[in-house]
Amino acid sequence: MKEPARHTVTAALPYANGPLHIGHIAGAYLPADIYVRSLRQRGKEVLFVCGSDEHGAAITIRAMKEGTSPRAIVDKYHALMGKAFTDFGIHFDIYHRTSSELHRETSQQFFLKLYDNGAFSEQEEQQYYDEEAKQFLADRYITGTCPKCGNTDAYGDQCEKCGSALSPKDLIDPRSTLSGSKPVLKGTKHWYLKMDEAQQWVEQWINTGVLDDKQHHDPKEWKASVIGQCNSWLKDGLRPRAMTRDLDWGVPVPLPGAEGKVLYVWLDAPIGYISATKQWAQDKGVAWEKWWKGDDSRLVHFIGKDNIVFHAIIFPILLKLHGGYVLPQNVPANEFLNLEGRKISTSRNWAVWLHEYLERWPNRQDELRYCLATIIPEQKDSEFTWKDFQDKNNNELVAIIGNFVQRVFVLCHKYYAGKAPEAGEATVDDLALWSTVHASIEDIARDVDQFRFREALQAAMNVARAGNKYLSDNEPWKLEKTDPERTRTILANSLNVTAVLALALEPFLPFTADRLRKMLGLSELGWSEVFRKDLVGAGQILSPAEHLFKPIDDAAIAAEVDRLHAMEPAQPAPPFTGQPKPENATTPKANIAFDDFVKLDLRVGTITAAERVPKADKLLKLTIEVGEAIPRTVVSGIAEYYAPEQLTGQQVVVVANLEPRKMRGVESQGMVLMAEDASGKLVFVQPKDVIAPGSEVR
Ligand code: B3M
Ligand code: ZN
Repeated sequence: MKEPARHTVTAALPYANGPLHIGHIAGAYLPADIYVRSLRQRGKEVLFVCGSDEHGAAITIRAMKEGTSPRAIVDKYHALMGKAFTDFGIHFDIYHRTSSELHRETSQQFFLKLYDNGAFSEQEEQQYYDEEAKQFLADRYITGTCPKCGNTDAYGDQCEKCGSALSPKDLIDPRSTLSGSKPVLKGTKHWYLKMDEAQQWVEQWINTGVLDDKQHHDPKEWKASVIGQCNSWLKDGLRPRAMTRDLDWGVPVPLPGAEGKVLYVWLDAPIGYISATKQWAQDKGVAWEKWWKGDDSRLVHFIGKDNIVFHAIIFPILLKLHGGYVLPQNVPANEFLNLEGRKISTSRNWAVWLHEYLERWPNRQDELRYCLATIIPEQKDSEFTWKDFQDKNNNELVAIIGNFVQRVFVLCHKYYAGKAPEAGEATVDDLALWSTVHASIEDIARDVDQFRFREALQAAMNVARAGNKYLSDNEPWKLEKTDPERTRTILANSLNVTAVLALALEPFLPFTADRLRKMLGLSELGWSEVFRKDLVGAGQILSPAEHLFKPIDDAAIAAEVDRLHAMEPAQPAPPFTGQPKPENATTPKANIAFDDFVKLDLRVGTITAAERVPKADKLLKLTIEVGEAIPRTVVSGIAEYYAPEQLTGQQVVVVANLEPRKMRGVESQGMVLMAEDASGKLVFVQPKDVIAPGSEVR
């Protein structure tokens, strides 16, 4: 493997069917942006492409719901997302779109080349057809009764009640969502990618990095979660997969006899990276090929974990069968970001929308970039809370960066009329400061190259921490009267650390870095200068001292939390899933009247049976004897803490008069009381001695 001459960096093309939320940003776009900014700082040649994914049923269904056309939907969200990215400081070289003419042409050519290379097999299959709407129905266009749980509104690909993966033919009483009529089965022809034939080389390439007898990448550089997910697919055996669909929105299949068919959205979307590159090159008047075809190009895809197989298996197969393209050198996929203890959900409006944040917190992009960068779900799912946002702003941005810069500027204005002082001879303390700063700088680059952005940010913060400590240890404000010479040196060093800090922070906090650089009167800095101790030369005129960050008060945070809850459509309380909570989650609750307390019907129950709820990792279905003729069924989110076998015979406390509620298709008739610690660990609340089931708890 040689040192790459250039980096082609892609970020997943978001569907143009809704605005961006913080989960998208933390999962793909922010890490990609940090990566690209850091590479560019270090003088590497980088192309950073993204765009809107404008095809597929995700779009047509949204259009149907809003009573408008797919075109209107994609135009609206393409503009909204493009603007939000720019405003947030995520600058792609191009933010393209898959409904463009160039993209149609590019993906059709790509498809035809695959076709000529024998990549497809043609298969005729029976699929549901709506005779009134006169079209074949995509899986999501068919609803019916779930054979597993009886939910009458299950989709053709999945039942949202019980979580079962379905195929349209599994549904009882299928209905077309287009006309409401009963669809009929009808033969239709599709082109299937012969993925089965790629099984062997994909397995080798993923696990050893060897491709065509060359060491393509080092699998140790890939995340274990990515390799793991690929292997679990490979273990099941790759099977041919249809690359065409019967739909009237998308890229038409460029073959005779394929009228009314379009390319599968997951075929055309990744080709969108290529068409974006072509558009960028056309606009610049340069050639595009080397970015995708030069074997000295390093292709890196930033995505969320739900897109792994498409980028690490299917797209590589497509690229290889087409021929001439490089394969991704890494696919650093992230896990998911949760919000205030729950999964982010677009349909339930449980999200922090980026464009709304930008309106409500004007010029506070870096505050959110910072908080999100500290919780990028690199290894496991992570969580955003407004309280954490506040804490990180107040205790880290204000207290560490802001405070350091402020102190240095105030002192330089006080003692030297706003002109940078000159450093005298260095002491042991000064050398120690610089060696800490330089070690942190090296850490940043190394961590970024290994896709460890959270650690890289900590390393950048260590520059500010070292500066703060140096100031506190040396107390120049006490020395000025007695030792002005030493004071000058201390402040000259400190000022120069703020300049290095501007460089160190730039990939993470570009707005702040820019402001700081301007306060110091410096022009653009390159990484080659990062080890200099004299970036701010003696006599340099400094801007007045200003606060880079403002503290955020409790009221502003409470308003955000209230808003989040208020935006949510009315619905039953979320299922009790035993989700880990942020450390300081035990917020005191308002007093209640005794009369309110006695409304609770709390009883001791004995568990008589327990089983897992299919497809729900956290849930157990418990049968609990509570002194009534028929035992209660209670669904409880404890599967991660108790195995069903452990439970029979255990006594627990049940809230017996909780409104019954369906969870995953099972009616839960009460709730089991649990104690939960800060890490989310759950244990039963139990009577100390065995007592008759049904005994009241008061
Ligand atoms: N639009 C899925 C998603 O937004 C899809 C990514 C395409 S990347 C080529 O999660
Ligand atoms: Zn179901």
